[in-house]
Amino acid sequence: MADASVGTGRGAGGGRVAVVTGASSGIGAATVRALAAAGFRTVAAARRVERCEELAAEVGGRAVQLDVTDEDSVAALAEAVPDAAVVVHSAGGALGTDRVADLDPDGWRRMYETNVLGVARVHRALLPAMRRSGDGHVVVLGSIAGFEVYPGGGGYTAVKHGVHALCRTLRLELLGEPVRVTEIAPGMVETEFSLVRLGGDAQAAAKVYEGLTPLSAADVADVIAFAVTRPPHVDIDHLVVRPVAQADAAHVHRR
Ligand code: 8X3
Repeated sequence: MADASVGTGRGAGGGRVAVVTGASSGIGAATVRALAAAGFRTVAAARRVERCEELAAEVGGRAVQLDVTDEDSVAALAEAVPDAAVVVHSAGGALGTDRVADLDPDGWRRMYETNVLGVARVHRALLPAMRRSGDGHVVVLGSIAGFEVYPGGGGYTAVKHGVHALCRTLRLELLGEPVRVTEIAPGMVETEFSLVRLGGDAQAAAKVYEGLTPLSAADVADVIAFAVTRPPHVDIDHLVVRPVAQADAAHVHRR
């Protein structure tokens, strides 16, 4: 579990309300734990609400069912959390490793729906609450795929480039308002990410991380906790974090 008190001072969250999407597993779940440890009141949101409920019981926060591709579900989240100050957009992920010539439009469309439109929809719904808080903070889980490309990554990198563009746009559109925008761009993180991307093939997913030490979800959550516990005038704008063994998306060192 991430110890978000390191370098931030326990209680740095000051009881502000932090909503985390995609909180049922991986980076989202680790972020809920890290932010709770840092003194935020957390709201764990995801489709698999039972997992969020378990997590909420563990950290003393709340759970809300959320499908970021569904307008009604997002509207219900906004109604349930009128005091959201921090919103961490962790829902997303990759589907497939098709080359462009083998395009599966359905998978690409689903990635765009979740990663890009999902962030935009949740942002639109929760922005009034963040404004009201007087110190709002949007944190988006991007990826190194938001500025790098590799063969077989076309669908995912196009979508994460879209997420990067969305974050830059928000930075401009919110200029002059008390709402920070932080894009966290991790490299290899061992979560359900590769299992989902590779259609549930556990052996292939394990191979992705073979011979190197990837980041853990807690490593990324630590960085998020750092970003949201800076003083209100400090915006950690775009933060890239990778394992030491990964120089870029296509260059990794395996033992
Ligand atoms: C995923 C980054 O390095 O696993 O967002 O392709 S990487």
